[in-house]
Amino acid sequence: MPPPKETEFTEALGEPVAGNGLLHRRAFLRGGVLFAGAAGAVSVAGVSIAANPIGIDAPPSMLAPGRPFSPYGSPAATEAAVIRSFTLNERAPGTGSSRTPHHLLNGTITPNGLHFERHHNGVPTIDPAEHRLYIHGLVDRPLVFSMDALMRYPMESMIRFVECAGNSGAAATALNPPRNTVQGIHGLLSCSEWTGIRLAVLLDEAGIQPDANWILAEGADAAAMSRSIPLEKAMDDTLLALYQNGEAIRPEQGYPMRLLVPGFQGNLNVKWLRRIELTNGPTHTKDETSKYSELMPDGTARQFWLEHGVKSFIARPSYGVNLSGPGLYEISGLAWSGYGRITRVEVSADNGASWADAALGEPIVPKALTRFRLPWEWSGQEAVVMSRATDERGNVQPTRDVWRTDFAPGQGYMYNGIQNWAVSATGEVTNV
Ligand SMILES: Nc1nc2c(c(=O)[nH]1)N[C@H]1C(S)=C(S)[C@@H](COP(=O)(O)O)O[C@H]1N2
Ligand SMILES: [Mo]
Repeated sequence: MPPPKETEFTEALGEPVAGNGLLHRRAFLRGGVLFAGAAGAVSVAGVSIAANPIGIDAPPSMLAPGRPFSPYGSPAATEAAVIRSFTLNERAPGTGSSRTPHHLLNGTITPNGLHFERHHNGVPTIDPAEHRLYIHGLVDRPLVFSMDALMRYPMESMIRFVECAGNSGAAATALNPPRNTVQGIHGLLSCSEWTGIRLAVLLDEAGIQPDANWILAEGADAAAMSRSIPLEKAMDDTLLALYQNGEAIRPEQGYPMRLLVPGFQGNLNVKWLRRIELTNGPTHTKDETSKYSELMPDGTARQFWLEHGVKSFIARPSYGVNLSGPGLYEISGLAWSGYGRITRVEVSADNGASWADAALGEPIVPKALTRFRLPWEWSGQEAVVMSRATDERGNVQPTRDVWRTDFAPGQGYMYNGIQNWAVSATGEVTNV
C-alpha cells in the first residue's frame, strides 16, 4: 500500500490506515491520538488523569543527597534483567555465542556490554603493547604495525551492524515456530559506531601487486579464525576498527583491533586481527568450507555469498513482550540491509492482508540498524503482526516460504524471512 497522502491523513487523523487498527505513522506527532485525558482518548493501563496536583508529595529521592560519582558507570540495578543470553558449553566454555536482548532495548545503538558475542575458541587476552598487525603476501613491502604506529594514522567513524550468518537460523529451519524471544531468535545482531583506519590506507602503503585479488584475514585467538575477503571490498569500506561506541573495542569484540566488513556476514569481521595476506583467489580456509557455505536444493554448496539481505523484525510486541489490555501501542522494531539504506518498512496487523508504512528513525544510515515505529490501536482481538523491509536497491524482505524454496532443507545461514508474531485475545504474544 502506498503511503497515504497528507490531505487524506489530516482528514483521517487517528483513523486506521490498514486492517486491524494500524494508525498513520505520524498520528502520534500530529495529536491524532491521545493516550489519556481527552474525550475519545484511548485508555492505556498506567496512564490516568492525576487526581492530586503534582508535587505535593515529594518522592524519597528528593529528601536526601544522591550517591557520589563512580569511575565507570553501570546500568540501574533495576535493569539487571537486561543481559546477554547464552548456554554454557561445559566442554568448550568459550565456544558458541551470546545474544543481544533487542526486545528490552530501544534506539539503534547496542550498548557495548550487550553486543552479541560469537567466539570459535574463547576470548584471548592480548597485550596491546605486544600485539602486531602484519600485512604480507602479494605486496611490494610487507609491513608490521604496532598499536603506537596505528594510532598516528587518520581515523574515521561509521555506524554499522554486525550480524552472524547463523542469526535467525532457527526460524528458517525449525519444523515448528521456535518458542523463543527476539533475543533467542534474532539476537546475533548488534550495531555500533566503529572508529578506526580504512584498510585501504594500510594496503596502499604496503603496495598491492597486480595479481592480488583477495585478502586473507587471521585472528590471534586459539581458533586462528581466518577468512578470505574480496580485495574490492577490502579497498572499499572495510575498516580496521579500534574503537566501539567511543571506547577501545571490548575484549569480546576483538581487542585491540578487528576488521569491520560492513554489510557482510559476521565471520568476515575477524577479531583480534593479527595478519592480512594478499592472495590470488580465496584461500578456502576451514572457516569458509566446512562452515559458512550454504547447501542448495541440488546438493551443491554456495560459497562466498557475503552480503546480508534486507531484513526486519518487530521487537514490541514480540514473544514474551505481551500486551496488557486493548488500547494504544507503538509497534516498533529494527530493519537493516547489507546492501545499503532501508527505504521502507511496512507493518501488517492482519496476517499480511493489509500493510501500513512505518515511520523510520533518522538518520537512516547505510548498513546500520534502522528503527521503525507505528501506532496501533489494538482492539483486543487476535492478531498476527509482521514487518516487511525494503532497501535502496529495491530488495524486499521475502516470506519464510519464498526464502526456503532457494535452499536445501536444514540450511539456515543468512536467513532473512519475515517474522510473524501472533497476539492472543489475552495479549500473549507467540511466534507463528
Ligand atoms: N578471531 C576471530 N574472529 C571472529 C570470530 C572468532 O571466533 N575468532 N567469530 C566471527 C563470527 S562467526 C562472528 S558472527 C563475529 C561476531 O562478532 P562479535 O563477537 O563482536 O559480535 O566475529 C567473527 N570474528
Ligand atoms: Mo558468525
